[in-house]
Amino acid sequence: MNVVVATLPVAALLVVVTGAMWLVSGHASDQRFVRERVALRASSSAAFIGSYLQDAAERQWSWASGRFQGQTVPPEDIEAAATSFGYQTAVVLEPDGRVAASWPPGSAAVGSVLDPMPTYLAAARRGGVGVSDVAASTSQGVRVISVAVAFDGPGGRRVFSGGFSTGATPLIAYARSALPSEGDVYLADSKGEVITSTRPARAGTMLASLDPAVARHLGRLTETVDGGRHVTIAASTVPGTRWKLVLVSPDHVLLAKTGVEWLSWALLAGLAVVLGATAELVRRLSASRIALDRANEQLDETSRRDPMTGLFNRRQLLEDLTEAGHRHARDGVSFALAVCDVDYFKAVNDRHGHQAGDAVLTQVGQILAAGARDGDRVYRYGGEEFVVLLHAPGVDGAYQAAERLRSDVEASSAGVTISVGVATVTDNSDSDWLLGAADAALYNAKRQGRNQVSRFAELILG
Ligand code: GH3
Ligand code: MG
Repeated sequence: MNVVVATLPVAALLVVVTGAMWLVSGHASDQRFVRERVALRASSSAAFIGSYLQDAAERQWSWASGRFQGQTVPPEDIEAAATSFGYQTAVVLEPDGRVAASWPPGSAAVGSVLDPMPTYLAAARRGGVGVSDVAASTSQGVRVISVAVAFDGPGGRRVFSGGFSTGATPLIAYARSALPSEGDVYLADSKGEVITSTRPARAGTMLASLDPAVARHLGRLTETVDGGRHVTIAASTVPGTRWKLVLVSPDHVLLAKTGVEWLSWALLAGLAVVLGATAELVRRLSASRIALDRANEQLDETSRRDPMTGLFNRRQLLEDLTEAGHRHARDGVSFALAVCDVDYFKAVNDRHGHQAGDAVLTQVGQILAAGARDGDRVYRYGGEEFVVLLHAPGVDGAYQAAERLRSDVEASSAGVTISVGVATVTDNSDSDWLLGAADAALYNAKRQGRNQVSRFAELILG
């Protein structure tokens, strides 16, 4: 029972610690998972934007391939294209790089060569798709990005480029879909200028000036502290461009989404409470069990004692006699009985009353108990009769002990004397025989005048 009581709280503690470790490691892997998910969202949204630009390039190619096939490109043709695509600016280049047409009128002189040739146009002239960084449109004062494609004209490879306002593109919608809720999304060009953002006011500014932490961590998945909050930053290059899509996501939002961890903690706390309550219940049961055991022991002890004198009683004597008999038979250890009876005790009661008689009996009991050797036991056999069980008394030892006890009583203030009958165990004596023999010796002591010790052995021998 005690083992269970001691083990349960330890088991409860173990469960809590293991559970907490499991949760913490689970929490850590949750965080890893969340970070990787942010990175995945960044790259998939970047791919989405890339394919949007690719679509735009294909639509331009198909328009240009069909409509810009004349020797020259008339101003109304490029205006029609610009209107159809919703461009702020548009330009068609001849195979040798000269401007074939431009929109709005006069934005680039027809027949001139752009110097320097913008990188994205140069890329298109080599046969690919060119996507520009952000630039101010010459006429309308808005920020534009341009997509340029090569197509086959009558005299060779021409280039058609259209520039559209960053504010008028669905790019920000794609970018916003990268994050489920709170957090910031930036689409920045190769120079770090924000093309579009979930914070509209930040479009047109430089990432580095807005958020140095973000700018520093561009290009890799990282975690940092932004304004006192842990954030996960993930950056991904938009395919076919040198643009970057950057997600800045506060960890608390992402982690709170699971919600599972609180449930786990709650379950763990519940389990700990149940285990603790069980431990307490078992402890109480055990405590009451211990109290019961103690009460039983006390009851048992009481049943072996005489309440008036506190000495062992007849029941204990009979048990001890059996035990001593066994030991004698087994190891040859001798023992003897001295039966003591108060002389003329009836007269004490008659003269001083029953209560005074009780006090005398109690005093005689104390004298006998004090005078008995260690290992010897004193019993109240009944009435005014006491028995001393003497262990290994040796030759004449029992008689001498009995005589000493007798003289102790005589010399005391009890005002009474005792007569004692002594009998020592023999090889074929049982406890009944021994009691009978001591009683016979006692009777002899009484008959011979009281206040004396008589031995059963002498009785027989005469
Ligand atoms: P003897 O010397 O022959 O032993 O004479 P006695 O008076 O002691 O013997 P007897 O057997 O005639 O009387 C014993 C008395 O002891 C009778 C009984 O009332 C009294 N007695 C027995 N038990 C108790 C007890 O517990 N308390 C008191 N006060 N008296 C007791
Ligand atoms: Mg008596």
